Amino acid sequence: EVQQTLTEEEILNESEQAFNERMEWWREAKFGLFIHWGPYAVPAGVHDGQEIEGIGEWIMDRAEIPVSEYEEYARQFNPEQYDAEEWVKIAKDAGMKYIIITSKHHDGFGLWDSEVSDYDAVDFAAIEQDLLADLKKAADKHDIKLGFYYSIMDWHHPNAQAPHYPDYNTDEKSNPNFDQYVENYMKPQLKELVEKYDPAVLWFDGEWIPEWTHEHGVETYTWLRQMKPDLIINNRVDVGRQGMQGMNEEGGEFVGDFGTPEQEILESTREFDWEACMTMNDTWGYKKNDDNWKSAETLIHNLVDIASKGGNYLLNVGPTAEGLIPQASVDRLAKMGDWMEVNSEAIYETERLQHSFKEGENIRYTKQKGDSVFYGILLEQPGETISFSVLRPDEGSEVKLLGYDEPLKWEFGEDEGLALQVPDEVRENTDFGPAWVFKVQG
Ligand code: FHN
Repeated sequence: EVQQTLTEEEILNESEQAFNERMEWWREAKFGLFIHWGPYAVPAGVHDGQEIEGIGEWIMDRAEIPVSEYEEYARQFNPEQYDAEEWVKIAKDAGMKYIIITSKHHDGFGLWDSEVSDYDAVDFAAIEQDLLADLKKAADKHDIKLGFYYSIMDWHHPNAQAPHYPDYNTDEKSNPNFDQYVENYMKPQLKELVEKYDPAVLWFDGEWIPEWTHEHGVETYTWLRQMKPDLIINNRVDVGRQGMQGMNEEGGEFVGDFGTPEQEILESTREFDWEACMTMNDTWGYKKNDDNWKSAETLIHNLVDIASKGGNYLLNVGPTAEGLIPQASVDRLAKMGDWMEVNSEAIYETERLQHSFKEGENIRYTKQKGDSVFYGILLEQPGETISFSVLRPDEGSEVKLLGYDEPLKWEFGEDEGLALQVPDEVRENTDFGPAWVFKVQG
């Protein structure tokens, strides 16, 4: 399809209709895979024999590793077992519709062969394959959208974040020329990523450094959308994000298409689109000794909770330096896939219902886009009856539990709403869980 070039004015004053069209696939998708992958997977949380606390991809900062020493890890990065198609299949089988991978994290290392940098997989780590091209090819083949995370902060570039360059042990700043980094390095890199791999999303991060301003954000956002009008860009391209809650400061005029809560789920629905990015254990980048895994049940509940509030769930994996997604992650994603196989109609292409569930209630609701098909989702093993206070089936309509053939007996009362009778075989069988989806026409 031919895309028309947009003027700056058109981009900054986009109509609601144009915005809705651009966001459509993303809003319908609901569930994506986040991949944090880079040289930090080599130490995998342990530097000089010492376990380094905190998230794995921050090891350079946390352990105060000088650039030249960290570069050794980058040289050792050798993903011999990387199989892009396998990764895409893992995501697809989990029910995910898109993937966001770190093209460059804060450590500055690029996963593709960048023309403006030698600090990348091909030039520096001598990896012959184009890692991102492989992923793009596999994603296209399996109809999965691919987007790139890109860190504005860069601990390797002398003009980007001085305190990290070249050595933590000095206080000396190298008088960084940040705008040169932006013009001669960051923007050319972004242009390469857009032109070579045609990403569906650009996912910025590291925008909190003092050098990055609202003007940089607006300039970068409009410049990218002129290059690719249907590109979706997160709010971290600008400076409106409020801490880990990730939504923009109220009333501010910020660019960016969606908010980015991090490791948390909003308490209620929002007008502004949002995507909660979360880890399965306590790190984004691979750490060999982090075994604090969330259960598949928790992850499925998170997906339901987020979808019911109109958000997307971007769930992270941190592959090893050899290129393997940790088995614990693979197992959990497979369980999510089993659940999605039966229940995904209550997730994809659904809309939020405002003020639907009560605080502390183990119930969530979603609604099919455009249709009057509603889902009441129970997040705990059902008892003999269940009430869904906001659902009212049409007279004579069938109420069903997804995955169970027989329609359920129901009554409607003005006070308690819809009361369902749960058959014994459903109550006694945990296979319908860990989130029980009741479908109602009404
Ligand atoms: O510092 C990063 C962190 O390493 C990770 O990439 C997360 C993912 O959203 N974002 C940052 C902190 O906001």
